[in-house]
Amino acid sequence: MSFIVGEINGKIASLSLNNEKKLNALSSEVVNDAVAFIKECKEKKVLVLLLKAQANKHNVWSAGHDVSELPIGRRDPLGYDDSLEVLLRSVKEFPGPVIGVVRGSVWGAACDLIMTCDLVYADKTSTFAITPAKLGVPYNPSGIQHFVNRIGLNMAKEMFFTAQPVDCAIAEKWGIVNRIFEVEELDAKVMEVAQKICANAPLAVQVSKQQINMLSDSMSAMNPVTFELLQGLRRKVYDSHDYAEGIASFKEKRKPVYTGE
Ligand code: YXS
Repeated sequence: MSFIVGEINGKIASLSLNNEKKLNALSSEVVNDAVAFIKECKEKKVLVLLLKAQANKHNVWSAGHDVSELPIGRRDPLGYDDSLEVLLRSVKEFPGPVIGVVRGSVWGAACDLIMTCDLVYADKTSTFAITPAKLGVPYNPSGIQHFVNRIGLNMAKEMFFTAQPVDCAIAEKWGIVNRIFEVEELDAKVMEVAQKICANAPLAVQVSKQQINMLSDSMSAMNPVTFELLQGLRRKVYDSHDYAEGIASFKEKRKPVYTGE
């Protein structure tokens, strides 16, 4: 079984997450299949990649990181080689625009994935939540930067502090999504955008993506000592009782009891 559904039609391709049992959670199987398909798109000179998710009766676009794969025992849950991080880099480094096409709710790491897309279009049922505080996870600097760059400091803080879903109207106002469409219009409208991009000079489009990303990343150059301090702060959280409790309570389907230790 493939954990994605991929289709290539000339310069436009679409990749749909397909992990129904876990509400399209980004398990390592999903990520491996997605990364392999993205590589194939690159080799076949696809210009625009649509990132979608197979529909499910919960109307969840993706439930985020597969919680059963988060490490316990004093290991960084979102290190450089974590499957999610591999997928995010693959989207960011894809030469042409990656367009997130969202129906339903987007959770945790999947929200980071959406923030990493170049453009995002969503339907009126879409919501977006970043949930590390709910599970006791210390989020990583590159992920936080995706949110701050996209929506600004206050909005990123509200999302991280509350871990609550932001509805589509607010998501549009904050710039999480480019535009909201009616449920039945979404695919056709996204295809119009993709075709408009494909009518342009591919090299110019690809280089603009690279330039915009490089400029946006260079705003936050950080000295190595500050970076080590940031990692130390995160370690304090993933070594804590509350991190283990967050994951255990999710698996046991109960409310977490946090002690702040
Ligand atoms: O009980 P079964 O075996 O049917 O499985 C259930 C859920 O356990 C499973 N499932 C997941 N499995 C692994 N990882 C997940 N993230 C995940 N989410 C769900 O899917 C089956 C159906 O879920 P159920 O019964 O809860 O459905 P529902 O319709 O009542 O509720 C849908 C959700 C999305 C509201 C609910 O499943 C939920 O709250 N899921 C977790 C959302 C979330 O907090 N995701 C963040 C994951 S951690 C992450 O991304 C980062 C590390 S961080 O936290 O730092 O942002």
